[in-house]
Amino acid sequence: MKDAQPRTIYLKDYRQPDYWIDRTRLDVALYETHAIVEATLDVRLNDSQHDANKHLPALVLDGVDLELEELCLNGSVVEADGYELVPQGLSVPAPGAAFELKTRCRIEPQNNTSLEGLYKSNGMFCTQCEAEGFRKITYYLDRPDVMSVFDCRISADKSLYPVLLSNGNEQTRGDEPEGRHWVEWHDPFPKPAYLFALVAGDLQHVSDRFVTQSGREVTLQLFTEPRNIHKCDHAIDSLKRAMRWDEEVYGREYDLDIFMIVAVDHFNMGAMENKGLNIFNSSCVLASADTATDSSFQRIEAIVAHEYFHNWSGNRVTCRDWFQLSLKEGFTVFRDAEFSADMNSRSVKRIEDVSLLRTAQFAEDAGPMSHPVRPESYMEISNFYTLTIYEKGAEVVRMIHRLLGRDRFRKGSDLYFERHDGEAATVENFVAAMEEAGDIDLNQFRRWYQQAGTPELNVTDEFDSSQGLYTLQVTQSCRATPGQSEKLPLHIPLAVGLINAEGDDLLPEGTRMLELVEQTQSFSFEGLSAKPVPSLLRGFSAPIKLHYDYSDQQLAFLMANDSDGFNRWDACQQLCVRVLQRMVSAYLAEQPMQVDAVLTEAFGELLGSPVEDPAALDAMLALPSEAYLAEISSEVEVEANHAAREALANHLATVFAVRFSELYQGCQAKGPYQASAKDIATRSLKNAALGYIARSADQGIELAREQYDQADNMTDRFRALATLVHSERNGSVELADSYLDKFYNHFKNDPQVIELWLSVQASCQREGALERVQKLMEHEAFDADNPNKLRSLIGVFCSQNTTGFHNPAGYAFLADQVIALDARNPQIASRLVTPLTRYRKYPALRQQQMRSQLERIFAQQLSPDLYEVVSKSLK
Ligand code: B3K
Ligand code: ZN
Repeated sequence: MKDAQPRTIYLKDYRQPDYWIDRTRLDVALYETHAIVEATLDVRLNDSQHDANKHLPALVLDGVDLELEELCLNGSVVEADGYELVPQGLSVPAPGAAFELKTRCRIEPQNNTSLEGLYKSNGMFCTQCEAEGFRKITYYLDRPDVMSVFDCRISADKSLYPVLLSNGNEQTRGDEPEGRHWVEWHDPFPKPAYLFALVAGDLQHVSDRFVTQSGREVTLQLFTEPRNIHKCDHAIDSLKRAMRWDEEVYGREYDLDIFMIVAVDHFNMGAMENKGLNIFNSSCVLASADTATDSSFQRIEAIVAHEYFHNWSGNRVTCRDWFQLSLKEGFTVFRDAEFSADMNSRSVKRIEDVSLLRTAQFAEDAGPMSHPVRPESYMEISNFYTLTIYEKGAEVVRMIHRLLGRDRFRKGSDLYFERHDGEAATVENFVAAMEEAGDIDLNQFRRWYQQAGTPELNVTDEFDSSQGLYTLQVTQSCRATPGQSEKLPLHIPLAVGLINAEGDDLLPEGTRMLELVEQTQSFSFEGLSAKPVPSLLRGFSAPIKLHYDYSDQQLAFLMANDSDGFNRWDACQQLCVRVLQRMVSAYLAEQPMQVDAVLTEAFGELLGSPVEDPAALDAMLALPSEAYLAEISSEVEVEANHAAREALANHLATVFAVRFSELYQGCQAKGPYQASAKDIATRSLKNAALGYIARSADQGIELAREQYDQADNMTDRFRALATLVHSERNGSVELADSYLDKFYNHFKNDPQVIELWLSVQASCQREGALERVQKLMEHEAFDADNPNKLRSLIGVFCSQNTTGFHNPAGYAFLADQVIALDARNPQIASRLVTPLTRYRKYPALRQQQMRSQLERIFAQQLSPDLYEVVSKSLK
């Protein structure tokens, strides 16, 4: 617990620090009951902040949960009355404009359950310092604009912790009495404290090498506990691909002699880009064909690349303050998305990213925590590692890329890196570099960073046949968000195509990029002989909601004919959404739910033609999720959404039963498992077909069982298990249970596989879901101190198991978990509570039930993390 009522920090209050720390020497001695951290800091007055006529200001350092044992200034011990321990910090009178401060602190990593600062995971020591974890290690100016050259000496018991790692390059090592040893590391690149890392453990590693474009050789090492050593190859291969790609696409080369990754089981996020020593959540780095699904292979490739790309976009150029977080995160997500698109299928990657954005980021933008890509204020920065900062931030960079084009964007990124290398920069610095190198006016565009909320476009059209003139009229708007009632028009790139009755593109360039800058603007197209069908927002050229009054037939037409792969999928989604919404209305009116013929026909056409692109077909067969249906509803009807979606899937399964069987057979693997884009798409399509087959025929259950027993990879095995678990057919419950047992017994020693096992059960919507989840919390496989386990079980249940969660018992369950967790791990508690904070989307009774659980949480003594989220939700 830091504070009962945390204070709000404002961007407008930013000022440079009073002092800089040019050099930081750490000596960390690790023991089983505590650690001793000695920090020697070379402190220097920041002249630009100081009025020479005034006294030197006190040096005020951040520090949390530290026991100060000794403090020295310029080599002399200072008694306790010579400094002041202030809340969450230490105030030291400055002995001069430049001086050396040395502190010795005692901390207890083994009792640190927040997984922030220095803590223990499965017997190894590791750190997580971003955003403000370093202050739990030692007293410091824990802010990203204070950049320092770090040396770190680590000492520990040699047999328990043979491996001792920190940032930069290893300098020297040696032994100490009592079976201890030490290693010294030096990182030549000045960095903020949030990029500091330390690891100590009994680890093995795999090693590889990479020769940079200028011919320097870099050693690559991935460290894990010995039992996982066979799961490193994919991450290493991904890393090498990412290093090459960043050289080719951005001209960025790696700068140290060694690049290390460590896999850790207890980790709050996916991974962390500490300079030269990335630390990863095990589930985001370790993979083998028999234990990881295709999605985890792809996730690993993306996250390894993301953290590596941070070496430039984040580390070499870092953030001036945490309001600039999207400077590194939005840009780096854009970079990793383009990398994944280049390595795999571009349109599938786009579809996945847009689905996430529309479902989860749009919901965030419409909820109580809505904030701009560059927020103006926060209480707890950990709450701002959001989809808005990351995914919407990446969309904003993507729009700049679209406006400038590839070459000018590259000029802009070159200028940005060159100008700000070694600095702590701002979003404004990034935009200014793009503007200058791209020779473009981005003034109005900057509003994307300042305005929260999802803009909406209303598009109408008319055709003047006498003149062959087609006109699109576009109006933009954006709803008020907390603290921002007025919204100004944005600069929006709107990519459109026009399609004739034969399905051909009519514009000579295929797709035209319209630039919308006014609130309402018209765009005309000449020389048309008939009214075309517009294909709007191709490739999802801006993170907005677009409304155009398509007929069902037009959507079916676009689904079959649009030359833009993304828009074909989107037309399919929109058509499904419409049909589902009509089914929901029927359900609520207690009428039979019917599937419109136009949708059945459209799927008939889709499934009737030979499969040219399995990935595209697979994406279209995935019906809009319940979460997406919830996001686009003004009032969420949980049971009706679920029933409608089930009915539509069952309908397609029945009508196209024969075709799904053919697809299933046609997609059987040839050759051993490979995580290539082509094989992944084929496997995914096969498993989608399996899911449909299992809905319409008992034979599908048999097929799933066979597939499970014969699988040579985790994707096929897990999808077969999921098919059994989610099946509502007679007798499938017992079968599912026996396969869940079989799966558990086989994989119980592998935490990553057990996460899958927990999540598939958490998402199972059969009767008694909450009781099953509660029972699983008692299971030996569950560990309430492990964020992955919490996410797989409680997180999945509350966010995906709509019918299981949305009742008074489900709400009370989540509140209980969040309250209990907040004392141990505030960051995870404040994330898990999210489903309750969306209460305004639900009908009155549910609203009141959810809200009363939030009030119950709010009545507790809360961490700043949870306090911020819950208080903003109750406003
Ligand atoms: N920068 C880290 C996130 C740290 C989160 C701290 N609460 C991972 C990433 O975005 O690469
Ligand atoms: Zn990142």
